[in-house]
Amino acid sequence: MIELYNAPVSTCSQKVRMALWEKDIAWQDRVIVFQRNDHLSDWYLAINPNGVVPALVHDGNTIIDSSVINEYLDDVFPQTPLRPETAVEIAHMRAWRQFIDEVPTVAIRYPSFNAAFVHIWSNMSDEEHRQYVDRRPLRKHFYRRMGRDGFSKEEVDAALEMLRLTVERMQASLAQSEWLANDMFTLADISIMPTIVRMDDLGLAHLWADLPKVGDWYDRIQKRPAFAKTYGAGSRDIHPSC
Ligand SMILES: N[C@@H](CCC(=O)N[C@@H](CS)C(=O)NCC(=O)O)C(=O)O
Repeated sequence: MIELYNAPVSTCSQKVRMALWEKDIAWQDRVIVFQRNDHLSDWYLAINPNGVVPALVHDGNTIIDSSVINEYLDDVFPQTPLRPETAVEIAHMRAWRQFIDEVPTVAIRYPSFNAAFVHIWSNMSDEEHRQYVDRRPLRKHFYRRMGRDGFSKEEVDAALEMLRLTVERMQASLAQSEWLANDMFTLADISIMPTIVRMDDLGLAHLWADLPKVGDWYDRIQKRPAFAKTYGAGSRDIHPSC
């Protein structure tokens, strides 16, 4: 039995939901409500001490971190593999995944958090805001750096530069292979998908307007049956903790 603790709007949760649906694995949806701080409650911190989603529980074993979860799913469930066959191809796919985890996944939080948080924080006292931030085990410093007024234009511009670099690299890769890391659809495509969707939802699709291979990749991934299942109700409403 598979249980996925996740939130509809969470980009990291979307990565795992996409892998589950692509592989046609039966799973129980355990919805975490950010507004209720479910992810910071004692019972959830016992599952994932980082206080973030997603977390997967499979036959009593807990697996955390979306990229680790997706590799685990491909290890345990052989149907519809999401990794290529040779060691070299797998390494290339993992290099993409590593870049995605370190660069665009981090960068997208700057415009995303500004859009999601600044307006709700205006109603909080300084003390309420401090408590809101300080209880986050992993993210408190990031939230502190953001401050109450959001990230500065300079910080957002730096993030946009990294997002542009990402789509330029996608364009170059997609000129060589049908999907991002290979001619087959892999975990690399799944890893970047939520960032591209979020860019679209934040009005940043112009960053790939001159990169036709990226637009074509985005069209194709949206047509996959797993995409519609991954992006169910509420998953594209940008709000806190995404
Ligand atoms: N490395 C983790 C990061 C997970 C993460 O950052 N999750 C976000 C949602 S996408 C979260 O739960 N944020 C809670 C918060 O900001 O308080 C993974 O890939 O699973």
